[in-house]
Formats: sequence, C-alpha cells, structure tokens
Amino acid sequence: MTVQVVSPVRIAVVVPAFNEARLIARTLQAIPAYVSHVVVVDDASSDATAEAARAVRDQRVEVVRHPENRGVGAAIVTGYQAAFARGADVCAVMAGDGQMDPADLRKLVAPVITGQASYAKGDRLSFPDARRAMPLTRWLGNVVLGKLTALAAGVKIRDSQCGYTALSRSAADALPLDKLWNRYGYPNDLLGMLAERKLVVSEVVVRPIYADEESGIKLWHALFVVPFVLLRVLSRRLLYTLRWRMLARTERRTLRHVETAPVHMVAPEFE
Ligand SMILES: Nc1nc2c(ncn2[C@@H]2O[C@H](COP(=O)(O)OP(=O)(O)OP(=O)(O)O)[C@@H](O)[C@H]2O)c(=O)[nH]1
Ligand SMILES: [Mg+2]
Repeated sequence: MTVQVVSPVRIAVVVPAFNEARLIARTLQAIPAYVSHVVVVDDASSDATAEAARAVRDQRVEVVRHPENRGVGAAIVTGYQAAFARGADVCAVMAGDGQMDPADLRKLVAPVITGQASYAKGDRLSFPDARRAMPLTRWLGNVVLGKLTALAAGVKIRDSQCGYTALSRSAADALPLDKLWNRYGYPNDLLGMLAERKLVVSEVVVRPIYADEESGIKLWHALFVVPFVLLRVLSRRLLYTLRWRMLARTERRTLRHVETAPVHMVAPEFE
C-alpha cells in the first residue's frame, strides 16, 4: 500500500506598515487562523508601529524593521523575501491600515493555490456600488490608472492600484523583485514584470474599505509618479518585444543557412 502524504499549502501575509501604531493591532488580530506566517515590515516609522505589532503576541507574527524609510514597494519585497525564506507557498499582502477585508483573503489566494494564476489581485472597482464605497477622487484615479496600466503592461486589469494581492513562490523566483519600484507605483511595475514573463494575473473582486485610516497617497503620485512608472513599464515591454523579434530573425537566418548548406552524407573515413 502506498501512503501519499499531502502537506498543507503554507499561506503567508506581508503587512507593510508606516506609522500605523493606531491600526496595526486591529489589522493583525483580524488575519485568519489558516495563515501560517505574518511578516510586518515597519519602514522606519516614527511612531510605535513595531511595538504595537509585537504587543499583539501572536506567534505567527514576525516584525522586520528597515533602519531607514525605503518605501512601500521595498517593504513588500523585504516581506516577500522573509515569507518565502520561511517556506511560504503563497504570499498575500494586506496593508497595515485595516483597509483589506480578511473575509476576502480565501478567494484571493484560491487561484494562486490551484495554479490558475501566478498573481491574484484585488479588484475594488467591480464591487457592487464601489463608486459610493470609495471617495470620488480615489475611484476616478483608480479607474484611469487601471486603464492606463492595462495599456502599458498589456494585461487585462481593472484596479491596478489595489494593494490586496497574492503571489506564488515560483512567480517570486522568476521576477527581478530587487529591481521593483520602491514607492507608490510598485503595483504597476509588478504587473509589467509579470506580463513581460507571460505569468497569469487574475483579478478577484474585493470589498473597498475606507474608514478612519489616513492615506499617504498624494495627488502628485497619481499625476506624475505612477505615469512615470507606466512609461518605464511600456519602454521595458517594447525593448523586450524588440529583443525577441531580433532573436527570432537571427534564428530564422541561421536555419535558412543550415537548410541551404551542402549536406555531407558520407562519413570522412569512407572518403
Ligand atoms: N513599509 C512602508 N509602508 C508604507 C509606506 N507608505 C505607506 N505604507 C503602508 O502601505 C499601506 C498602504 O498605504 P496607503 O498610503 O494607505 O495607500 P493605499 O491604501 O494604497 O491608498 P488609499 O486608498 O488612499 O488608502 C499602509 O499599510 C501603509 O502603512 C512606506 O513608506 N513604507
Ligand atoms: Mg490606505
């Protein structure tokens, strides 16, 4: 008789946190029990974010602190590295300001666990009555940036700016995460990297939560920073396509050369 041992999928959650002492405990306490590991990345907060996270006294929670503020993108990469090094199969990201509904986590990680997608991304814009659940400027900005990101990266995506995501270990291994855009704009850069490598991205409808948190996003991020990242994504994509075309042409030429070259059918020792 053969005994098959099936090990459970290990789901980790990365929580980027910058000055979230007020909301971090509430965020961590709501993380579902099936999550095996939680990495809080305190990005040199000037408040007691790290202490508040440790005070939750949850054995799953590990707090990593950047000595200097490096940005939310860099914090997430630090979190991915720690989570995958601890053996996670799938790593989700939940912000430290309680804006992600833990009830949505299960359906977010599902396509990654089943192998249907390498990356799953929350889509708040398709949530019923999203327009009213989100502040008008956020909703409008997200609609526009979603469309621009879909064009620049060549990926079918609606809510490019949603930070509620899940990434597979194999996709993390395939991506140059050390080159990811460090600050706001990182989700657009990441989508570009995934699309370039033809890794499947799926969107999952999640509930938008806007309550008593404070946003670090400013208008100039939407007007200048994200568009700059999108130009970067687009130029990388064009370069990548060009390189492949040139490679394919060189290969075709080599093949033609081989086909037209005289073929020696007689082995040298019989000549
Ligand atoms: N580690 C780290 N986290 C950051 C930094 N800036 C923001 N964050 C965290 O990233 C998460 C999202 O940041 P927000 O500024 O709320 O942005 P958002 O939630 O995408 O945007 P809103 O829809 O406006 O709330 C929060 O948990 C922040 O604490 C940073 O410089 N470093
Ligand atoms: Mg927020």
